[in-house]
Amino acid sequence: MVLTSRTIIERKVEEGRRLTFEDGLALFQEGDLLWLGGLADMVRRRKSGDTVYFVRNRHINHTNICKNRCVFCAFSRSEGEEGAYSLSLEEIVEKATVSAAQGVTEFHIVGGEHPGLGFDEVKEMIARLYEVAPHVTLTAFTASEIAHFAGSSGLSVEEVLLELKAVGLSSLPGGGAEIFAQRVRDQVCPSKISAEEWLEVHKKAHRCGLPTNATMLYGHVETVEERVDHLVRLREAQDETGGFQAFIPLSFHPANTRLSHLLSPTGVEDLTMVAVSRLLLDNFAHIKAYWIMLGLKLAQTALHFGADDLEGTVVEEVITRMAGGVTDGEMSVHELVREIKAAGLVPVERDTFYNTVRVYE
Ligand code: V47
Repeated sequence: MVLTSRTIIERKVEEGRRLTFEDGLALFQEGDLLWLGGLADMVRRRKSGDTVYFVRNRHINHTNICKNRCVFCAFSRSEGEEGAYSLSLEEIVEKATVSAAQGVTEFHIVGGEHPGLGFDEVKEMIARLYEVAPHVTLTAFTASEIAHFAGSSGLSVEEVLLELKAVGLSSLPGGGAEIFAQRVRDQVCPSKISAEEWLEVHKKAHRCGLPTNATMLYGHVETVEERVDHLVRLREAQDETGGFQAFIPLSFHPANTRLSHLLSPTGVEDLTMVAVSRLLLDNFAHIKAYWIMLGLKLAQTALHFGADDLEGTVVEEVITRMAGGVTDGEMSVHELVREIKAAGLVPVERDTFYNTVRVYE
């Protein structure tokens, strides 16, 4: 009997065997969303059962001043440009204090690569946040920002990571990965660190005892081959260190960017991306459906296409809003719980490290 690529993939997934690069391409090309979703859902169930996670968190985007000015980004500004901002330490602490009092367990802090922001100021920010809210986990700075701090301070990446860890940093978010293929980076983020550097910062963070996440910004100028290449490279890095906690596919928002002539990914493309991520990233425990970028209804649907995490309450988010994002910045726990239950799954509030805080039976 001659087996079709579909049957071969089904068998591999059922038996828990690793999919190849070519299998990844076939998943994108198959064009049968429910078949794909069914396979990804099988893997999600195997890994997480009925559990869907969320975290009570607050995002803080401390500055939009950035030397990179990536083509896909509506958030960044140059110093002195209209709309440029940099929150003072007092403003950051004020936001954090309010959210800590409301019960958040994680601050997620990312910003632009501000040429005038010294590493001492960055360290002071983390130290002050740790001082005012020691029980709130600090997830901060993309690999790109970490490399920028190393460049501006003259310290090595390891020294930057260890100094930040010493004053309270607990983990790194997954932003700034974009698409690893250099062809795409040359077009959309020519000033940003390379894929190799991004991966190196994450592997170094893992070796310093800092878990991290990983992302992929899809739906602009990349090909399907380049998406699969990105996922396979992440899988290889995870084989080496095991330090990635979650993968978050980020759906491109073109408004107010220099790619505003492009259309954003459709719902089918978004669900396909979630499902293929779940199937290829066999060594990642969690796939997040980031409701800020998918919209809450599609994020809920994605829970049946491989995702097991809705990210969190977020509170305030600027990067997607500037690029035409339509969701409100804040989601209540009540609403997240309702969406997960309505999907027939069990909401579990987690901390940054996926320890259970509360199960909502
Ligand atoms: O680094 C920028 C991307 C990222 C656009 O680690 C855009 O748990 C879409 O990384 N359209 C920030 N995406 C968000 C991020 C993230 C979010 C939630 C959870 C986690 C996590 C990480 O958003 C940026 C960049 O890659 N981005 N501009 C845009 N126009």
